Order: sequence, then structure tokens, then C-alpha cells
Amino acid sequence: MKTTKTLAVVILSTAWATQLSTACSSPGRTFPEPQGGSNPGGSSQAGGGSAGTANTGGAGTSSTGGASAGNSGDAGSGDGGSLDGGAGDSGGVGCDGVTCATEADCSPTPAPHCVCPNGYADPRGDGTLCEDIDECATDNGGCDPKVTCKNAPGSFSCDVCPDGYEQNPQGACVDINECLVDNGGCDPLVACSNTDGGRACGDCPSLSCGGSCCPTAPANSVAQCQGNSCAVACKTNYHSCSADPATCYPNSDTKHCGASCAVCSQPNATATCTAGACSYSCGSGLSLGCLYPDGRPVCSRWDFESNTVEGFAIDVAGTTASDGRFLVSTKHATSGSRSLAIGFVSANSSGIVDVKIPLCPGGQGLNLQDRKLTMDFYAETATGTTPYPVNRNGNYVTVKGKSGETFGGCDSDTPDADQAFAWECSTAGWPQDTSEITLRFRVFEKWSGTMYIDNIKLQ
Ligand SMILES: [Ca+2]
Ligand SMILES: [Ca+2]
Ligand SMILES: [Ca+2]
Repeated sequence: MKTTKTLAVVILSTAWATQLSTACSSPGRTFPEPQGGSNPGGSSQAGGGSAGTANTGGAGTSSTGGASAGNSGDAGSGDGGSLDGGAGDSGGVGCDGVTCATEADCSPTPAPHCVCPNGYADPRGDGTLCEDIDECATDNGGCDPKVTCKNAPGSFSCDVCPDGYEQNPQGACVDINECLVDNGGCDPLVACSNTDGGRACGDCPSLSCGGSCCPTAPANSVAQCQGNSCAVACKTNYHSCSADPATCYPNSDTKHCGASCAVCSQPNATATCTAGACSYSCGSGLSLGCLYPDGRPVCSRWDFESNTVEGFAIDVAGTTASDGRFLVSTKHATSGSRSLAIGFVSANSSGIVDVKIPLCPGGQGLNLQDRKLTMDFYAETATGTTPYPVNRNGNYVTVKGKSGETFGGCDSDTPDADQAFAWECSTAGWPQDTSEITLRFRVFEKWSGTMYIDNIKLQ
């Protein structure tokens, strides 16, 4: 036999060899009738097969159970080689006058007799014929059904477990849960599912770039590949306010309007963000303008109810008529209880008063096109009897721009019972970006008195 020996087997063999050298030293000696029933090899063969199934070597490189048992006999055979030469099936050991089978050993007790080693059957019962047991023929040799049982003379072996399985202490091939280590080799962003004999990787949550899963994009964003790297970009109709695209806002977001992410909200106004720009609309009865001093458009009217001149100022330069009365008055109010009173003294036929309205002193401009500027206007002399003689002798009210350019004139209706006029200045053709306008009141005759204006709306 040429099977692998173990240390234990070698020691055992030495003991057996000592016994054999005593009991079987005479080649001419004949063994008694074989005693198969008590043949320790025969009984151990069965055990050998059984032990093989418990082969922890698993690796299948050897069947330790069967081989070990067989080795004991094998060693004996080797030691007894000097007894060879007797007649027999294959020229085996001479044992008490009997020639054992080649594989058999000579057992000295209770009387020298041939013994087939473990892993061999002894069909004659006397050790003169030893036949290999095909352990694999029964129950796959006790090997796991997933592996190949390989029969060998006097032994057998179980092949290694297939990929995806490992052998447990009982010799069975059990599935390896690959997911327990390194997520089974799957991308860290996907689920690893253990399967019998393998594992399955789930799908990337969104996108795969260069073989790696991209993380789920934040809200309002989409993942995309830049080369082989994952990147994030805002969804269509969304934009970011910084280089970090993780936070994206709807293009219509009035709190993040345009590339500068301007805050559109204004008091009293309904803000919208369209094409990256803020725009506003005012409710019924309110007009849109910039109110001094914050310079922001609000929905309001100049009605001086705050008891301030609300940003209006006498433009001294070029003014030829003003007696210093420029204040909030309680006379001739048409909206609430206050109006703006402007003194006017025209000593000759070309009196002018310019009233400047800084619409947006912060520099912001208002689009004045296709709107209209309206106001209630009342003028009286010191005696309170002579209205501002507009529409007479060429007297007029004009609206001028910041640089003195004339935007257009204003018309008034006929005075009502208290000599008040409703003026309307069409803004057709006015600039789209105006931060300041000037109302110019001019008379072409000698006139002095006070003008009261109230309820000025840009609508
Ligand atoms: Ca065998
Ligand atoms: Ca598995
Ligand atoms: Ca008022």
C-alpha cells in the first residue's frame, strides 16, 4: 500500500512489526485457518469507511479514517516483506505457511494468520484474497453530494467543496455567506444577497460611473457621470446658489431667484421669479414704487399718512418758486387725512417748482413703461380762492428723469367741487429702469400759493 501514513500509524506499525518479527519469522510456517470473523482488519474496514465520511480533511486530499486503518496493515505488510515469496494469489506475505494476499498482513495473534487491511474486503475469509472496497459506491462514500468521491485502493477521498461552499466539521459542504465580508465584493452602495453557492449584488441606487455606483442624488438633483466619476447636477428647471450643487432650488423660487439667488419678497407685493429676475404685482388699490429710505419696491401709495414727506424733496436747482413750505399738511387730503403741501411763489411769468421723487434711492430701477402715474392735486392762493391755473396759458406738469430728460406730460381733469384735480401722467415710452422722477410744475404767469398733492400712485 502506498497511502499516506500518519504519525500515529507509524508508531502503531512499529509495534506491529515487533510482534510480527516474533510470530511470523519462519517463512515455512503455515497459518491456521483464517479467522475472518475476528479479523481486526475486516472489522476496521467498515469503520474505515465510516470514518471516511467524517473526514475533516475535507479537502479531500486524503481519507484519513480509511487510510489510517489501512495503514496499520500496510505497515505490517512492509515489515513483513521479508516473508514474501510464498505461494498465493499475488505473491504476498508468507504467514505461518500460507501466502497472504499482496495487500494482506500477517497477524501474529491469536495465531499467525493473514489479515486484509482496512479498506479491503476479504471474500475468502483467510486473507489470501483482498479486494478493494469501493466506498464511493455507497452513499457517495459519505462525501457531501456536491463533491466527487474518488475511490482508491484501500481508501477513498472526497473532493474539495465547490466554489461558494466550505466544509463544516461534519464534512458537509455548506454555503459561504459571502455578504459577511466586504459586502460580498458588491459595491458598497448596493445590497448583497446571499444565495446558495454564491451571492447576488443589487442594483446601483441611481447611476453607475466607471464601474462604481453613484450615491443617491439629493432632492432636486440628479446624479450624472463626469468621465468615470459620479457628479451631481440640478434637475431641469432647478438651479443652485453656490458651487455646491447638492442644494438646488426651483427656478421659480422667489427666495432664490436667478444665479444670484436673490430674495424677491417685498412688503405688500406678490413676488414672482421669472427667467432669473424678480418681478412683483400689487393688490388692488396699491401701486408699485420704491419708498424712501429703504429703496425697495413695495406695493403702496404716497399718501403721507406716515406724517413724513415719504421721500419727496424740493429740487432746489432750477427752482424759481418755493417759499419753503414743504411739509405734511392736514388740508386737502384725498386719501386719509394728510397731504403734501408745497409752497409756490412765481414772481414773474416763468415760475417753476420741481418735486423730486427718489423712487429707488438704493439704485434699483423700476420699469415705468406702460404704467400710469396718478395723483390728486389741489392748488390755492394765499386767500384760498385761485386754483393752480393749469391748462391755461401753457401752464403744465411734466415728469422728468434723473438727468432732466422729459418723460412726458400729465393731464388733468376738470376740477371738482373743491377745486381738486385728478392728474394722470401716462408713462408710455418711459424708461424701463428708472430710480427717480421729477414732477415739474410750471406757470407762465405771476402766481403764488400752495399746492397739495396726495394719493400718488404708480400703477
Ligand atoms: Ca477503496
Ligand atoms: Ca453564498
Ligand atoms: Ca393722504
